[in-house]
Amino acid sequence: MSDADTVAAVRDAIAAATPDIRAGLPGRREQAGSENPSGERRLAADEYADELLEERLGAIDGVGAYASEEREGVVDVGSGYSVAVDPLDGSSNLKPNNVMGTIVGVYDATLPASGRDLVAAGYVLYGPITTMAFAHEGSVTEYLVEDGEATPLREDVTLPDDPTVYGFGGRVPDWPDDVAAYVDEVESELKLRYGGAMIGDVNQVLTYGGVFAYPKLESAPEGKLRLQFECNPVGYVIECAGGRSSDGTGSVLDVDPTDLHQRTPVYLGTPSLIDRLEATLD
Ligand code: AHM
Ligand code: MG
Repeated sequence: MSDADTVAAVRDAIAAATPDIRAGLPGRREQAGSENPSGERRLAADEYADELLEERLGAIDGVGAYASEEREGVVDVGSGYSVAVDPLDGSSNLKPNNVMGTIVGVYDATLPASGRDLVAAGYVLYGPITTMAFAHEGSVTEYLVEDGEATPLREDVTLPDDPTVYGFGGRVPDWPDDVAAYVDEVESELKLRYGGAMIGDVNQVLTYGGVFAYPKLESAPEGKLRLQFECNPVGYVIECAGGRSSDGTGSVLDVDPTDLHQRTPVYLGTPSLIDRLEATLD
């Protein structure tokens, strides 16, 4: 299989998995009684989606490794690209029935890898309808996913010029002063939209323009979100759509990969807003 065919097969396998993931959710809203490698309590749904995606993505010719936020190590599944997955992003939204996502990064390197080694990345948004944003070769396509089939809705998606929304994670008293100062500055221009699932919040930024962040916190200088499974893939999508990603100093894609489950502060969105943020942060 060519490299492009492998990337297309990953995209299609993720789309094909979505009806099965959705179908498995209603009976799996309770906690699984275990923790993920980041020390967070897992839902039965997190385990279910992880196992399903390992099986589907691991079976693709040209995929050599599978890793996910929900398991400690990298699974060797053959030779070729490494796929890194957040099987159910925002799964704490399952109990109140709010949006969630599935994130995938396709790296041409062993994990943990640099965001510069991504050859493609994308995410599914389980909202009122199922959509997928998938970035490859510098451009982003938004798909409608029905019955596991992805149909393009918009090609060459870019962030709009006139941004309108922002959403920052973490408790406000836990924000360092420079983060709080930045939010003070932008909240007079933008509307607060924060839903507690990165994918839902980022897709609003992709649609309306603005800024999403899970910032550094006083109690957690590295923030909450994971580089390999969340920040790199979503940063790649936003950058391919003409936006900017940052860890506070520069592109998240340039953050040194040191650990499979490492966290990094992440700021994503309209370039002028990220430029201002970097100028405001100490
Ligand atoms: P998860 O992948 O384990 O669900 O956690 C990641 C989620 C992100 O989707 C979201 O941005 C963040 O955690 C929300 O955290 P908080 O509840 O602290 O606002
Ligand atoms: Mg997540």
